[in-house]
Order: sequence, then structure tokens, then C-alpha cells
Amino acid sequence: MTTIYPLSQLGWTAFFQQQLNLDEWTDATPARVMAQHRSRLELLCEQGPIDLPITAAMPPLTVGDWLLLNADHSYGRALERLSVFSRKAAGSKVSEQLIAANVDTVFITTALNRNFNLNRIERYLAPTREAGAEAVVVLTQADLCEHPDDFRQQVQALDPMLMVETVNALDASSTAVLQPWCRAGQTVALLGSSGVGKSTLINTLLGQHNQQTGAARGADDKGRHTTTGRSLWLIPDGGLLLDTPGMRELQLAGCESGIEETFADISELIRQCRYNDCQHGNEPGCAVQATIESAQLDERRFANYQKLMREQAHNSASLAERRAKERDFSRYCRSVMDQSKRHKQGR
Ligand SMILES: Nc1nc2c(ncn2[C@@H]2O[C@H](COP(=O)(O)OP(=O)(O)OP(=O)(O)O)[C@@H](O)[C@H]2O)c(=O)[nH]1
Ligand SMILES: [Mg+2]
Ligand SMILES: [Zn+2]
Repeated sequence: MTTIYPLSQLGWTAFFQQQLNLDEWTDATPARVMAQHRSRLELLCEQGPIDLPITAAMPPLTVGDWLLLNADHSYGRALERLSVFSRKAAGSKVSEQLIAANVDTVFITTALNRNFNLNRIERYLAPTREAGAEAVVVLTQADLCEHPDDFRQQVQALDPMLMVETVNALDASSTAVLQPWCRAGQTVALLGSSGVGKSTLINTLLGQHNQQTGAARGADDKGRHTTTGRSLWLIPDGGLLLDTPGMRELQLAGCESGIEETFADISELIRQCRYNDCQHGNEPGCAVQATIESAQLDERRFANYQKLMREQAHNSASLAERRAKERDFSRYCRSVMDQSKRHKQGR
């Protein structure tokens, strides 16, 4: 018996449907990118999985994207994204890396051990907000932690409206608290450092052992990633879970408003500073410093806000500069080709 996956369960909504023209409506097959390899994509459509070779005709795609396939199941076109999650590529490379598309919720996954770090949670919150996705902070290894609620309260203090859950990722009765975000048609991406339990959580939520998980590791065990590629997993009768390899660094770019939203309290204080160009150092009438002094704002939080703002501005500028250079270069190439064509035609 072949399984039919209703498009709605794969995350198809009116937003994608209304992008189809009349011909596509009758002939095209919508398919979702489930995994991306060097030379091919794994897609899932209503009739089941399809393998699609990557060709030069395709724009940069990522897991979660929706494609339209022609009647012969060849590539037709990519649909506009509802949301996209990206970062500046790791290291000194100046390029944007797409991480996931059309994600409804991000599980910002952190283990309740030495991995726990409020700065890092804020760093993941910014691009999540920027993408318009809902953020849930998932604190794993609660079973190995003596006072999980203390950590939970620290996270909750970042934002009273933030969803925070503590779980034992190995135990289905414990991860059941995450089910409201995993309903049919919903796409959830799990992000976080290596070894925090993203794949473990996915296996438990899927009710099957699909994803390889790593051995528990010590503090000196950094940099060994168990998961090496991004892939989307369909929960039987439920939503889709996107596993990602642990990130050593999530360099922010192009997410100023996501940072503003993550640090809404600080953005509001800055508006109250006496001077428009207040640097929040020793200026008179600085609302930020006054609030830090009255212990109502954590110095750590303000320092992280400033760091992330500077980082995203710097990275956005280098990405923009690179794009401008590429544009100039392709213009130059075209003009050289035009000239040589004219030359050959004897003009
Ligand atoms: N006791 C306990 N162990 C956990 C929990 N979550 C994860 N683990 C263990 O932690 C180890 C690493 O988990 P993984 O799921 O491989 O971590 P990951 O985030 O997918 O790591 P990468 O794929 O490298 O990014 C495994 O041995 C899991 O069994 C938890 O909540 N409780
Ligand atoms: Mg993994
Ligand atoms: Zn100020």
C-alpha cells in the first residue's frame, strides 16, 4: 500500500497555493525539500519521496523550501518563501548560508549542563524573531540536572512571554509538552550546539530511531558533530521536524529588527535616553545606565545586546559589499561578451 501524504500535512498552505497559475494548478506537483546533498535533493510530495538532481537552473535552495515539479517530475520552479532562516557562513568566508525555509517554530535547544548560556539563547532568538518564527527554548537533560527550574527561571527572566520547556529528551512522556508545536502541517526546526540532544529529541518525538545520536561527551569533546546535514522528518500523523548539525557559531547578519525584538526592553529604554545619540556610557540622562544601576537590567544582557548589534551591522555590511562587487563583476563580464560579439559581427 502506498502512503498518500496530504499536502497540508507537509506544510502546504494558502500562501503557497495562491502562487500557482492556472496551468500549474492542473499540471504541477508541489514537493517539499526534505534533505539537501551535494548533487541532489530529497523531496517529498503527495505520492511519496522523489530524488531530484541539482542543476544550474535552480536558485539557492534549502531544506523546507517548496518546489513545483513539471508533469515528468523535472524541476519547474521554486515558490516564494514564507520565512527563511540564515546566518553568515562560519569562519572568514563572506557569504550567507541558508539554514531552513518555511519554519513555523524554532526549538532553541540547550542542555542543562555547562552548555547552558543566556548569551547564546539570546543569539538564537534574534534570527528566529527576524524570520517571524515562534521561539521555544527547550532545556534538555533535565533528568541529569539537580535544579532544572532554576535554569528555567533564568531563561524566563529574559522575556516573560517566552516559551520555555525543560525535558528529558530520551523520555516520550517528558517531551509530550512539546506536542502543541508539532501538530500536522507545522514545521519545527531544532537549533543549538552539538551534543545538546536535538537528534535525540527528534527520535523521541517521531517515536522511532531514525537519526543517529552521539555518545554523551565531556567538556573537552568539542567539535565532534554527530549530525552532519540538515534534514526534515515527518511525524506520523503530525508535523515536520528539522534536524540540524550543532552550530559552533551562529554569526548574525541582516537581523537588526530581530535583535530589537529580542531586546525589546532595551530598545524601549534607549528611546528614553535624553540624547538621541546617547552611547549609554557616562552621558547624563541615560536610561540604560540608570536601569542597570537600579539592578532592573542585567549588565550582561546589555553587553550582549551591544555585541550582537555590532556583529550584525559588521556582517551585513560585508555581505552587502560582496553582493555589490559580484554585481559589478557580472556587469563587466556581460560588457566584455557584448564587445566581443560586436567585434565578431564586424561592427
Ligand atoms: N540523560 C539524557 N541524555 C540526553 C538527553 N538529551 C540528549 N542526551 C544524550 O546526549 C547525547 C548527544 O545527543 P544528540 O541527540 O546526538 O545531540 P545533537 O544535538 O543531535 O548533536 P549534533 O548532532 O552533534 O549536533 C546522546 O548520548 C543522548 O543520548 C536528555 O535529555 N537526557
Ligand atoms: Mg544530531
Ligand atoms: Zn543611553
